[in-house]
Parts: sequence; structure tokens; C-alpha cells
Amino acid sequence: MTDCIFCKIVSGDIPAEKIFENDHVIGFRDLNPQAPTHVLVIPKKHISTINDIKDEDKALVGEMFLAAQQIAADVGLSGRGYRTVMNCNEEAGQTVFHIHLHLLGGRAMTWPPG
Ligand code: DGP
Repeated sequence: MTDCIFCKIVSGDIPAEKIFENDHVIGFRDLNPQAPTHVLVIPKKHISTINDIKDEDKALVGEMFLAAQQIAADVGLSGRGYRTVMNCNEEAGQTVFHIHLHLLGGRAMTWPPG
């Protein structure tokens, strides 16, 4: 998608502080962090929202969580704990329409979320 910010991060046209990459997903630090660690894990393939995930994307979505697990281990959050969040559409607060898993940690989280 030529007009998608996260596709431009995948292609390298927009810089990002990348901390994880494999053939299918990347992880990079959020521009507007909401916790000491705030990383976004995205598929290289453009998928706009959770509603657009297809049966053929099952393994890809699993890879997003495995990447989050690896990043959490790398930054020392596995034992302390961390939160993963994926917002879908406007009422959930989705602002970038290329699916992304927020990985948040490094502080105590509250529940329910706002
Ligand atoms: P969401 O509200 O769930 O769609 O989250 C989008 C997140 O993406 C938000 O926390 C800010 C982040 N973000 C938006 N544009 C950029 C960017 O160009 N670079 C980086 N690193 N993060 C971005």
C-alpha cells in the first residue's frame, strides 16, 4: 500500500527504531510511547484491520505473537509481565490502518483500559 505509514516503515522509506525483524514481521519502537517499553509488531504484508485477517494469515498472526514474546525476553520483561493490545477501528482507537500489536511494559498496568 503506497499511502500506508507502516508499509513505508517496512520498505525503509520512513525511518523507525527497529528492534526485531524476520522474513514476515518487524518490531519497532512506538513514536509516542505509553510505557517505558512500547514496541509495535507488524506484519510486512499489509492488512488493514483485524477484520481483514484471512484464514491464510493464521501463521502470520501467530508470528506476531512469537515476535512479541521474543522482544519481551530481549528487553527483560518476560518474568515481570507485559501487555499486548491490538486496536480495531475507530472506537478502539485504531489510528494506523495496518494491523499492529502493541507490546507495552516496564510499569504496572491498570485494568480496565481507558
Ligand atoms: P493505534 O492507535 O493502535 O492505531 O496505534 C498506532 C500507533 O502507531 C501509535 O501508538 C503511534 C504509532 N505511530 C504512528 N505513526 C508512527 C510512525 O511513523 N513511527 C512510529 N514508530 N510509530 C508511529
